Amino acid sequence: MSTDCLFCKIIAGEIPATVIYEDTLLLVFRDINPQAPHHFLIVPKKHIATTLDLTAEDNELVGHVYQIAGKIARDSGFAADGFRVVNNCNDAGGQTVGHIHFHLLGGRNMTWPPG
Ligand code: IU
Repeated sequence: MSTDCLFCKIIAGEIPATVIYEDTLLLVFRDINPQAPHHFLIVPKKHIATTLDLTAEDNELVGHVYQIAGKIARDSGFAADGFRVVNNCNDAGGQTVGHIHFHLLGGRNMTWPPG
């Protein structure tokens, strides 16, 4: 845990969030500023700052993120229509919280290119 990390505090239960899924590796909660009818943040419990900080040790973790993204999309009823998983990295990538996370967005038609 990083003591000044917002998502570490959510994982520790020190800051409230609407949690919809949890296991030993991940916490998934609703984004407070949803960009789609369904907008969840899939957050590894391990404090990893950005995609650039992933190592081979995290390969299983990242695979698990995508497996759980599919499970949540199916369980929430928007898998068949389609959805998007987004990871923003650093400032130009749009990352605002320095703890790796994956946005799971569904329930509307996405556009390309993203903003
Ligand atoms: P980003 O990829 O780092 O920009 O995503 C951070 C997200 O975290 C963003 O969509 C915020 O709305 C969201 N968020 C949140 O869900 N709860 C919070 O307390 C804070 C940010 I601060």
